[in-house]
Amino acid sequence: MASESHSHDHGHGHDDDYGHGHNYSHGGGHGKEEHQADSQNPTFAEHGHTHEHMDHPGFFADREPPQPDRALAERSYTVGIGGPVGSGKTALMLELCKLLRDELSIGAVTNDIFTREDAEFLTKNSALEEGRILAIETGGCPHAAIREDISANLGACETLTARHETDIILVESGGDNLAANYSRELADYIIYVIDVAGGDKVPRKGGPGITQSDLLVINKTDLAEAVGADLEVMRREAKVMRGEGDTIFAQVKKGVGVKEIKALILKHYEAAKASAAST
Ligand SMILES: Nc1nc2c(ncn2[C@@H]2O[C@H](COP(=O)(O)OP(=O)(O)OP(=O)(O)O)[C@@H](O)[C@H]2O)c(=O)[nH]1
Ligand SMILES: [Mg+2]
Repeated sequence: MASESHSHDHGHGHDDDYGHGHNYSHGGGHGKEEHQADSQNPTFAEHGHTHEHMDHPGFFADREPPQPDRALAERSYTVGIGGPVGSGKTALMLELCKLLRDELSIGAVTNDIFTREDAEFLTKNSALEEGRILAIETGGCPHAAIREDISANLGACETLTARHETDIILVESGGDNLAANYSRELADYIIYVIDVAGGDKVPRKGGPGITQSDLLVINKTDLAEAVGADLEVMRREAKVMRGEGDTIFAQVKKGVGVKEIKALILKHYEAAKASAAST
């Protein structure tokens, strides 16, 4: 894929690194600029990062695969939930916590730019016991914290793993644009949530979240009629964009489609656990 990149200095810092220093380098393997960041390195504080220029919306088959045989002892199986502002990411976090918490040890990490609102929402709604929910204030472009400089999120996940012997950690990204997607160094399973209220054009607009997430969730189908979104168009164009990739239509707030999302997470979690155990 031809891609040029330039760097933007977004000058923002992470206050929360949960006491974990990380040496992190993410080349991406797709012709992107290399980054080196650690807590001593100015790039960590300043978050100089690239905005990639892509010449097509991306292909599901070309996505970075999950890290093979990743050891899960230090950091539990990590599910990244991303998508535009307001699409229903926190609502999905809440429903998944409710469905998973009785059978597995679950942790949750939220990323907001300037607040801890999503973590507070999860706590207030008793998604999990309080210590299992950690908030990161990213202070700038949300995608930086899930792709270019993932140190704070890795630290939060390791803290939850150590404190609660978690099996699965759900990480919510701050709401971002269609070009934002998780680094594979952070997310073993990537869910991208869009909603029908943005119009039925959204899947065909593409972008790495839509084409290269492991699961695309098209949420708020209860609003389709009100906004004139044609779900058949969305289904067809999601299929064109994603090929064999999974897509689920949902009404997260009403619990519709969430069991299917849970089943896919567990399927991939079990496979990762089996391959980690066999090494
Ligand atoms: N009608 C409808 N509303 C929903 C559904 N799911 C979530 N919502 C509502 O959509 C709004 C945004 O949901 P959130 O879960 O906060 O969205 P988010 O993606 O976490 O938002 P940010 O973190 O701010 O980017 C809330 O008012 C939810 O109650 C749904 O299936 N149908
Ligand atoms: Mg949210």
